[in-house]
Amino acid sequence: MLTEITAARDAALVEIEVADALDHIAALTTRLAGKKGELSLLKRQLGSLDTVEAKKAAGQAINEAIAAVGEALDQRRRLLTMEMLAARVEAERLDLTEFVGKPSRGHAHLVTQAWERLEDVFIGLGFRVAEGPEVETDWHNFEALNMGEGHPARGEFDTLFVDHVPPGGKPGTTLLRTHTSPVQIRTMLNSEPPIYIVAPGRVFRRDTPDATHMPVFHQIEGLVVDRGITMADLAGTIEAFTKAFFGSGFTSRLRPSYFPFTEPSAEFDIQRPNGDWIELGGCGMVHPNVLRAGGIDPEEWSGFAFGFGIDRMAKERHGVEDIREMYTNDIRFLEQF
Ligand code: 2NM
Repeated sequence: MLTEITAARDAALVEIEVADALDHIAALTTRLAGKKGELSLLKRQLGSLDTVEAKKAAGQAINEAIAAVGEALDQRRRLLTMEMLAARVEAERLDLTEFVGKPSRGHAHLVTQAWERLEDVFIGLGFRVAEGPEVETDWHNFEALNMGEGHPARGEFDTLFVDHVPPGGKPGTTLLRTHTSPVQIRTMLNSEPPIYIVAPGRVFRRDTPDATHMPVFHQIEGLVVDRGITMADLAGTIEAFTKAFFGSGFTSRLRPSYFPFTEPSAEFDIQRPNGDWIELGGCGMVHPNVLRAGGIDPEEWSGFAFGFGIDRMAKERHGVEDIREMYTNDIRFLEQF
């Protein structure tokens, strides 16, 4: 019997050794180590042996053989599993060599960068950011800003009109906003003073593109309405903004000007540390007619407003020669900023 046990064990070990697939191992496990396996059958024949010593010796040999076969199955299963995983990793490997080198991650457009920094600085000064529609009514874009029908200043805005006629409205009164001021009007109508907002946004003018003009560009305008607001608050805010945005070496000044929606009105300039003055934007005390259009009593409240171009500022800051370059989407231009 001992010879049969050894032969069965050795035959099993050889079969396990040459098994080359996991389902093959699974089949062998059933056949060799299962209840109908050869070693199990031999175990059941132990009773037919004559002596106690012979039973004991054969029993021990069978148990050792079963253990050896079980161990061989486990080992072979582990090896084949590892080989299968390695083969799968190899088969599913992606060739990433074309991405080796300088990773190009991209970044926000230079106008977006300027827009976001402006928002940050004004939020730091206590303002909130307001937004509004790009397609506007004549009333919000002009009428409420003290530019009634036939006002000569309307012509300066080179307005782009939209074919849409609102229900019950007149043709030719729907337009692409020429400034973000209608956002200020909507804010006054929708909320109660005190108001401290900036409105950054895309604006539109019927202009032929050249080095300093684009028909689509970006503005940021601010509006403050509170009790007892004066021109000194306006000048102080412009100065605080100048230092926060451009640096403590910069300063600002106001020059008298005219806008229909502010009275008095001013242009504001900033001065570089080297002494050069740069024109930045316009500002003024909100005209009483504009406050009234916004549903605010000018006897109780007063306010100031200001506005300037974001694109111009980005152009100035980075020394871009031609504003059109910023909108060609040429990656060689964009990746410089
Ligand atoms: C400017 C210059 C001066 C302005 C006025 C208003 C409003 F709606 F409150 F009346 N918003 N923005 C304003 C005033 C804008 O940009 C050059």
